[in-house]
Amino acid sequence: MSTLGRLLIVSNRLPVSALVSDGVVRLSAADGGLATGLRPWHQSSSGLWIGWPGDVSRFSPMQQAQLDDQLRAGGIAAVHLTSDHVDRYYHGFANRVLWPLFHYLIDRVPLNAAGWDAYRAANEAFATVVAREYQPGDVIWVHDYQLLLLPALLRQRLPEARIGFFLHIPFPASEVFRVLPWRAEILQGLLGADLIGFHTRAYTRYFTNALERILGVVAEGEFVHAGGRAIRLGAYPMGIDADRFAALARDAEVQAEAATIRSDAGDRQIVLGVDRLDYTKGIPRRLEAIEHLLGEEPELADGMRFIQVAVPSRGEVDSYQRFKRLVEEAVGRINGARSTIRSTPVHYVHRSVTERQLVALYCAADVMLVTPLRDGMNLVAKEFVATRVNDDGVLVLSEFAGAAAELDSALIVNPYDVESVAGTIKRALTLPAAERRDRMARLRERVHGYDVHAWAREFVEHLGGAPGDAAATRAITPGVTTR
Ligand code: ADQ
Repeated sequence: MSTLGRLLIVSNRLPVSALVSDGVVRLSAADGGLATGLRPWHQSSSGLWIGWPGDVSRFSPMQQAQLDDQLRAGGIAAVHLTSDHVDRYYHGFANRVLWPLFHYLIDRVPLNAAGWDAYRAANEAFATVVAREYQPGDVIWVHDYQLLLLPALLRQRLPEARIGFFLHIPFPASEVFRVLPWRAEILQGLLGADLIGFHTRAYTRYFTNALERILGVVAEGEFVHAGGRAIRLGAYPMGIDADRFAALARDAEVQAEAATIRSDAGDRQIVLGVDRLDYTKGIPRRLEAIEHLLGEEPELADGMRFIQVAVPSRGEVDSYQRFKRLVEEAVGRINGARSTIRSTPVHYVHRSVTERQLVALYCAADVMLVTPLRDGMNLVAKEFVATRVNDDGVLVLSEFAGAAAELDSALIVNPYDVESVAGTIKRALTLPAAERRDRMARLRERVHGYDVHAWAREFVEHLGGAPGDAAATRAITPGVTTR
């Protein structure tokens, strides 16, 4: 896999969560896309995963020591943060300020954007643990918007280290980014890395624009020079474990569950939405589009079932609580106005579902709606595609999801144009079979061709070669295209 040294992966949350049952500390694997993609690297390099294990303030000192031992045995080093700290750094600055701003929703940034000091202190706490664990030759890979200052903090402590950074959310256009009072500090923080990765070329370009405007640092090709070092920038569109999703779709139990979902829908076509309940995902406008469509084509109330699964998310943040009520009201309003004696058009499920249930839903759907207002990538779109092993089904995809740069055979929509989304849903429901198959085959080729393993491999290999000559590192991964 790699001739590099150990890989130290640094992310806010760990790929495991801890709980105490019968007085004993137990760890359970949290199988996010990132954990799937990086686990082989973590294991094969005997590396470490460094992150926050969640709120363990209720654990006794003995349980905390047990937890640290168990984590250590699994190649994990914990960064312990107090709950007050997490409140101000994570729920506060990261999720209340950076998240909406980076998704272009400036109005959602609180008037008094607080938490910068806590954010910096949390990044310092991560730097202390990483520096303590670091051994010469290790390669460090830092993840996401909670840790934007970490690369420079590490560079101060470990001038020789190889440090990579990957941003999982969009990097906004510089006109939006420069609204942030701490814009220069954040850019300086990132420039501590040797390699900075984004999902798309557009985000990379916005980042170089911001560097030029705010710091006066001009990129040359895929490199910028700062602090006497060459820093490489690139687009690495994150994929999924496509083979695993395809295998799940072929599983007999999953197929049986999909068949039940279909028979429950009777002769109606199934339109599906699956999202974290987050205001960036475009759920209210998607519901508006469904309502508009039902207004134009009332007979569809008996011909279509829209299933929206929304995973509870960030309930600690007040704007998310208000948002939850807004979505529930919209569902109630549409069902009140558009239900018939036979059916209720919107089937709203506000809870997490298991991965198998999720795949069964993907398999049962005729049309998948992925219409975020902004999304760094959006893995749901790729998961849907990977499960369509019969090459059928239609993906309707927002042009503002990073995934749209790769999945251009989807029906691409502007999620703000509600009427046009409604028209596209209608088109999706009536698309001829040959066109559905042709589009889906092309989508599947892309999703399988550049999966999460290829993504991780390309980034780590470029990091191994950074700062260095691009030709040498490109030669390691022939045929891989980055957008
Ligand atoms: P998220 O905003 O969380 O990720 P996304 O990429 O869609 O968005 O990933 C969500 C994950 O949660 C998917 O793997 C999906 O299977 C799972 N999930 C969604 N709904 C679920 C449900 N109801 N029950 C169970 N599981 C569910 C951030 C960025 C994205 C970027 C990723 C990865 O916001 O833009 O694609 O990181 O970089």
